[in-house]
Amino acid sequence: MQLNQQNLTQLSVELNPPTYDRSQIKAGIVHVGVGGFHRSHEAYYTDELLRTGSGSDWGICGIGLRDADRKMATLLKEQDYLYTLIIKHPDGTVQNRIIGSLVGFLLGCDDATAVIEQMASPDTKIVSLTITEGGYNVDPASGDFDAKNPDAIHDIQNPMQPRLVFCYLTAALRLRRERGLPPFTVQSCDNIQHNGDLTRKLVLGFARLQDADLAKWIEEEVCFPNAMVDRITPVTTPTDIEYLENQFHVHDEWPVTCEPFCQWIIEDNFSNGRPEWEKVGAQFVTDVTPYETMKLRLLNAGHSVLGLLGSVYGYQTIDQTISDDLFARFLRGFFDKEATPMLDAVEGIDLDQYKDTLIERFGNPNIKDNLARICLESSSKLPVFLFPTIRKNLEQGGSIDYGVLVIAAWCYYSDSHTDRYGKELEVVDAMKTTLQEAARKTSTDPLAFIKLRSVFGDLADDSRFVETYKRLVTQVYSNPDVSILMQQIKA
Ligand code: CS2
Repeated sequence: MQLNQQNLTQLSVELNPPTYDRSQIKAGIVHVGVGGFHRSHEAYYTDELLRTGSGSDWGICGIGLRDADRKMATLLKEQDYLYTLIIKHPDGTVQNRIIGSLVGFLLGCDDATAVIEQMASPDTKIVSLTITEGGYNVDPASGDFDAKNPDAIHDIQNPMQPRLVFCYLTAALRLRRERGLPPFTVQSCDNIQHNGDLTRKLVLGFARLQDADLAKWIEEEVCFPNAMVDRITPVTTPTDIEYLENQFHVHDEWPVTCEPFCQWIIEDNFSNGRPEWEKVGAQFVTDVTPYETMKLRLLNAGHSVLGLLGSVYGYQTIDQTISDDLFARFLRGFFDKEATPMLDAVEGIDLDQYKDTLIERFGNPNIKDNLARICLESSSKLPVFLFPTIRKNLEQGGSIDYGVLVIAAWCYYSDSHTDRYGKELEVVDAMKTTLQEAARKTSTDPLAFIKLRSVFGDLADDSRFVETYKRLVTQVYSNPDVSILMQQIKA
């Protein structure tokens, strides 16, 4: 049976369909980037809130900006925007939930005006984003909005036909101001340090190029709360679809699988009201900094440690990699010797316990989180997840070998596109060609990769970093069995 609104009442109760009347829900939230993570996280919290009987002003209208989102638009529409969240516990228990909080979807590349109008609607109070780390159009040299990006140039000339989300936001805020409507909150849900502050800087950067007066209004009126978001959400596979077909005879083209753990810590800073997500487990705080730093430098960096080293070693998934005792101990060494000493204490959190939980979460054998997902877009992930730890250790004379070995493995991965057995690995990265060209020079210039300033900044000016990298990358190239170096480093 096809998953859709009409069939909901006939579905197994084990699928936990929504208990609320979806026809009464207004879309108070417009969300850009309806990938797996949004659907396991913000849409899940919002569905939970709707199940408590409140929050009917806070349904979600999804937005895709690019043609690549067309499939998503079609699939979701066919299912009346319903989908199944399959929550997999380490002991094999599975909880299913049909999520009903998504109530519409628009495709910007087909009808930009409809998207801008949706954002400008009086019902809209929040525009939230999961556009991935690479979606933030930052000029690596200045850290500001990159006005030289061809899409940015296009948007400056065509403000009502945007390509970048920053132009959509600006166009919609302009309409709201002209119409005397209060602004919406812009809420980033991406894994970026101070995601709200960065989004603010980029929106203002774009708006200033268009209209200084509007930019001033945005600066004064629009809130951009920072937040820490967390739930491991692997890419949906055909097996997830088959599971629903076989167990429940329901046809859902795009379910989402995730772990049971879920966390959302948000700065309570909203322009125009917000859902009571605290009723369903989110935490509102005045300063999210310590939580986001902890999560980025332990969980996300930990993923990259396992992802890059595990890929070169020949593993496929995170749980498989961490079930190898050497990898588990190496990760713990990275946490204890390099990452944690550079973190401030986090109120209410025991860091040792947090690290134990991470190792357990990574080991969940039912979450087959592919290393390929972790390694994609490393050029925008590692500068956020890993480099701050290395920089701080350089400043304070701490250990850097664990982190630098990950960079050496990344260079090898980018160069050969293979694991140590020669099996192909796909590099998916906006900077793929640049990374590959630099990595390929390693045999003649061992430092070529880290000389990429747009990725590494001034790290290559630090002699200890350079020496360590040179030693490790040379060793990885002479024998890509990274386990030998991992053994030496953790000894
Ligand atoms: C991962 C994250 O993209 C990555 O490399 O580390 O997607 C991670 O799974 C999430 O941040 C978990 O909350």
